[in-house]
Amino acid sequence: MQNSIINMKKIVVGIGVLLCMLLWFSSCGTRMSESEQPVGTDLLKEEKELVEEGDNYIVVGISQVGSESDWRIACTESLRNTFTQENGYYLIFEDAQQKQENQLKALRDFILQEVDYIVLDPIVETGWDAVLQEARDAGIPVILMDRQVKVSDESLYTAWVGSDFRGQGVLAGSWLSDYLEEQGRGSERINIVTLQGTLDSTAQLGRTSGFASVMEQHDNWVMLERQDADFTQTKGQEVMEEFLKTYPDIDVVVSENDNMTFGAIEAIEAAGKTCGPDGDIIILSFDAGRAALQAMEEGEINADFECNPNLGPLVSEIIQKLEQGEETEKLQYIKETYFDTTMDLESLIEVRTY
Ligand code: GYE
Repeated sequence: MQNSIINMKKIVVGIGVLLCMLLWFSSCGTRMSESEQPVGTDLLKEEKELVEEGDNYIVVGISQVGSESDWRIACTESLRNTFTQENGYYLIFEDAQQKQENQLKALRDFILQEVDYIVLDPIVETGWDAVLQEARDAGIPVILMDRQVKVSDESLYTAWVGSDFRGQGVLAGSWLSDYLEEQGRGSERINIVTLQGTLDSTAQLGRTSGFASVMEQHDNWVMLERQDADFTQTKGQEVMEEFLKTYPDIDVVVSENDNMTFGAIEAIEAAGKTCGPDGDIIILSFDAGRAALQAMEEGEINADFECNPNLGPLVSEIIQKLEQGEETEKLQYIKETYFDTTMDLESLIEVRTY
């Protein structure tokens, strides 16, 4: 279990006192060599500065979803690079391993530790009212990032920053519509399967409903099946294997993140089929991380709809505004784009940071 900032300060003071005593004892006994002396003095100075600075840290408790995907790992890296002591933060980071119960526990621990801010990436949208009320009662602002919550009272959280997931789904549908038209398949029967992300997560809900809204305009598109594959490569592969056994004539796979896509590609190839622009099955993916753009360059993915994981600086911006007593926007959407094989993927991959 993480220590509270108060405990941390006690530890730091303790180390300082111990160092003082050590220095005092050693000055009584054996003499220090010349090279050792400045090190001890510097260390003491550093510890002293840390104790003084301790008062100024903004203590942030972050409850992260897990480490289920490349996107998630990039997101965690962005948070860890932002919430550093150099930037004036003391970070308490909790990985929930894709379980809401772990997040509820983490939030209650943050409240007990009297953190200054709680940052939550909610695994699913429902089930948050009680714990958010507890944070409010403790006077701790909650900032949501990436996914959202469905609560009876929107004022239970201060702000949210993330992606327009429904917009991504709509974009994927429109891209497919244009592509099929170009291929002369505009009125052909199109068999689709979907690998869904964690059910009830905002990323899943938005991408599924966005794509479904475009489907409504195409009577010839048939959704054979949608199944939860929890945003992971292993489950993506398992579910795709089942789909391939059940449906011999799949035209399109909509995969709600890159890692499930990687699993699906393995399953398709193992079944002796091909995918991508020159293959049997059209693949649409979400996230558009570097590895996916590389797979696209290799001709395995048709189009990928971007989701930006660099949320650390945006969350920090919100906290800084709150620290200054400034107003913050309630909902803040990140601008995103898409990629397909008509683009100069090589140059794009070179500059891709995640
Ligand atoms: O697309 C997926 C991850 O919530 C946007 O979660 C995030 C999604 C992302 O596991 O790769």
